[in-house]
Amino acid sequence: MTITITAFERSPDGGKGLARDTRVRWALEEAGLPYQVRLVSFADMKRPDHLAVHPFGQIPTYEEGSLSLFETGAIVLHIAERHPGLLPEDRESRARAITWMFAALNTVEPPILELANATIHERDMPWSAERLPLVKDRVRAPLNQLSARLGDAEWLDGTFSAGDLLMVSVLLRLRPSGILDEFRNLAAYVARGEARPAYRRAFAAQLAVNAPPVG
Ligand code: GTB
Repeated sequence: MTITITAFERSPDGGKGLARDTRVRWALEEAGLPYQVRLVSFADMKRPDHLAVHPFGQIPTYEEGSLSLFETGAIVLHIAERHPGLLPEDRESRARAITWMFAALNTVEPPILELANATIHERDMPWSAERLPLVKDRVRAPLNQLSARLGDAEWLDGTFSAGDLLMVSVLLRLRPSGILDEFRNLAAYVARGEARPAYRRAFAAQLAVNAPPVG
């Protein structure tokens, strides 16, 4: 069955891998699954045919036969549950890996998104500079604990899993802020994730859409 995902026709980051289709592409690459991409504009995302697949008018979406999904975490879990390479076989290890997926999206990512809002959308507000240190400290709080838990381990719970895939994807958004480099082991963890051949293929595929044509 053909898998089709959606991605930005033109990503606001110019193809630095920050839009969430990269997470889905990475999961598909880890699982060794071929896929097609339907590129959509901001206007396309708000049209009825896209809203039928994604009620909030966003990317990414995932379509496979009669199944259509939205929400990156749900899509990655769907892929991981059906194909080897992203979740351990053992029931308890599997449950722990899924816990890390939720931790990435529900605990670590929200303050990082808040930081993005503070530095991009609220940049010109009169209170922005005063608020920023507070927002950055809210990012650092879970990172301190995550860093302590990871220690010098390669991955969060033994072998690489979908939990690592989402955690690395969430953390790499922090690099431009300089906060990631405050945590030596987390910076190395993100670099390990980005060095995986499946990540590199996913990154290259989304970059190819966004990079200006050569010549
Ligand atoms: N909870 C949803 C999920 O995890 O799938 C959130 C999906 C989402 O935020 N989608 C964004 C979107 O479609 C793109 S990824 N936005 C358009 C809209 O809402 O109208 C978020 C994103 C966008 C751009 C950058 N960037 O340029 O750096 C980074 C991340």
